[in-house]
Amino acid sequence: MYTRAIVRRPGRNLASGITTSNLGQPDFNKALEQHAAYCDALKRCGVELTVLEADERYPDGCFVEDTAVVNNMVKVISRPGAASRRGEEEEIARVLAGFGPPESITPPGTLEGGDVLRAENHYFIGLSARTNTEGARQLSAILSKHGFTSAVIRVEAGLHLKSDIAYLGNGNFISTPVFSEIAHPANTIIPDRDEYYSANCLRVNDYLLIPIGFPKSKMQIRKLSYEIIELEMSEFRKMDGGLTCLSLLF
Ligand code: CIR
Repeated sequence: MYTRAIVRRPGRNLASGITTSNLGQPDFNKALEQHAAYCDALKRCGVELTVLEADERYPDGCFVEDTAVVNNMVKVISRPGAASRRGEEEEIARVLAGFGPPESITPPGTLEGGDVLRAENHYFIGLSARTNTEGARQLSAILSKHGFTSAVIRVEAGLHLKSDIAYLGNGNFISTPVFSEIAHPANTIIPDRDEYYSANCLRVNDYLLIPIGFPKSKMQIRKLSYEIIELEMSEFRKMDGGLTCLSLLF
């Protein structure tokens, strides 16, 4: 059960962040609205929010998921692989220090939280352009001290591991074909090619947050009887971001 979340509002320079999407420039006011709706949804899920103001030094700063790996037992400050994002983790470290001394990924390790997928007490750690073998090794060692198992897998396509796969709870995953082997196929929803973006969903307590605009995936998810909250993510999608990227939940 999650009781807390940390989020950071998008900055006016959101459009200067890193992106490969070719979907055009995000509209700042729309991004703010979508972010506010996201925060409301988290509150509806029963989570107490820490809302950080935008920090204009970091146009990708609203994607706080990448700056740490957190659960109710352990907080690990990450070391972003993207040079322009290094430093975002400092304020997050200060906030997390209020919940006990955090651990850290140290050089030469790099790791971004978007590459780390939790399924019950097991973690999948993706090796990507942002997360290297040393970062994955350090995280795995820290997690194992706290009783969590982990496995490392290669992210050959997409930005982060979780750009392509989410754990929905109750043994169910949603995944693009690249990672569909992770779980038993019978328990994995595979979105149609034109709905791959919907593989980034976010389970928060009794609710499942899904992006608006992916009706085929929604129909499949519905069959699993989750309580769904749909959110418009268009402006964050333009910057390669999704539902999981916008919060740190613990
Ligand atoms: C980046 O490229 O780092 C940002 N524009 C998007 C980060 C998305 N984060 C995530 O998937 N966890």
